[in-house]
Amino acid sequence: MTKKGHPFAVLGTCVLVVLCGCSDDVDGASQGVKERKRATAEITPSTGQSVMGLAAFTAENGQVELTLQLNGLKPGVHAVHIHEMPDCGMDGNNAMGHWNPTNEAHGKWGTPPFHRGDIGNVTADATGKASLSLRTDLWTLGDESSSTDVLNHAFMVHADPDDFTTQPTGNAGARIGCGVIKRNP
Ligand SMILES: [Cu+2]
Ligand SMILES: [Zn+2]
Repeated sequence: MTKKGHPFAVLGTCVLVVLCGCSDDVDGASQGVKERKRATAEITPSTGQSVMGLAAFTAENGQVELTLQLNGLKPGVHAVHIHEMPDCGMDGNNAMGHWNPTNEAHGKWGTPPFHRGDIGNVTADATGKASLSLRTDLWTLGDESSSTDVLNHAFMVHADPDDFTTQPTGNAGARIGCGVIKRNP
């Protein structure tokens, strides 16, 4: 974006024309950029907890990529899931059970059967930080497909590890942090 060489730039009375020219340039530049859909869940702590973080989802080329960054965790292994309801009230309990649009048993991601919300475990280091990335074609973002769309569910962080076998929760313990997955503007 540049005004350099614009024929009207030297005319003080043509400031509006120059501004319009600039915005046209911006529009033109953005036409070649492919639209990426994004969503985020801002993780906030339950009562008496300290976990904070961000779960960022990006949809591209028929896949959804999740990038999760957490801090304020107790060092060790913690389950992370997507839960059904977009409501983190009552210390996460309003989010109800794991998001399970395919009506399967609880399990380990990638090894059927498993809930579409069964992301798995993260390990917090000595400073309380944990991260995870996951790319999958089992999720969509913002297409309102009830069986795959991650939007408008709750991202949940638990006190304990997921054992991948206990039904229907993985015995992951207390709900220590939660955020609703919302479409980015
Ligand atoms: Cu959970
Ligand atoms: Zn589950």
